Amino acid sequence: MHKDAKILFLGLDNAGKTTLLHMLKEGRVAIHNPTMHPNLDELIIGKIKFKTFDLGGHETARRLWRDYFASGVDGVVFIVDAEDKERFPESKKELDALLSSEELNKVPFLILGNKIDLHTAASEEELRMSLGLYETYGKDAKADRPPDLRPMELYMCSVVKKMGYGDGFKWLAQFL
Ligand code: G3D
Repeated sequence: MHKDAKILFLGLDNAGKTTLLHMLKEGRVAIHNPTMHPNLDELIIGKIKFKTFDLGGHETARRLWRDYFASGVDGVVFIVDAEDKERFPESKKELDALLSSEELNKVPFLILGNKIDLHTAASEEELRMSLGLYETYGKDAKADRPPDLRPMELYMCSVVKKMGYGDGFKWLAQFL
């Protein structure tokens, strides 16, 4: 990533957004202490600004981030708890709303299926089906694509085990 970039971390509560942000910052999982360490929801590394928002509930996602990133968003990292299968429909609803949002029209989407360290987590195939991700961009950087195809790809990961998300970020970085 070489330019100024604004990256949104979106997903339902409990997906692992804050943990991922901590991991990017510290390279380890933080021990949460509500009074000593207020929940980190923004991080700046070099010229890249990361900001997390919980989706779901009453407020529309659009209202949440629009004021924050008034000049636009360069990438979305959408995180799903791959272990919480009951909430896949809720995640899909939020993801679909984001993908059809005018403001995020051409914005690349990295979708992370998190918590694969848990043996009950969904497989990549299962998560693809549940989220309706049948045709994605592809992980191979060299493959030919139509120029107007929105970059969107799913990577499975475990933030706490430091697995998988690095490849996802590398994929995303080629579009920043
Ligand atoms: P959020 O910011 O999206 O709301 P958090 O989510 O980052 O607060 O994470 C929610 C819970 O999921 C946390 O557990 C966190 O430790 C856990 N979690 C995050 N990533 C992983 C992962 O890769 N594997 C597993 N097994 N758990 C993960 P607590 O218990 O602290 O609420």
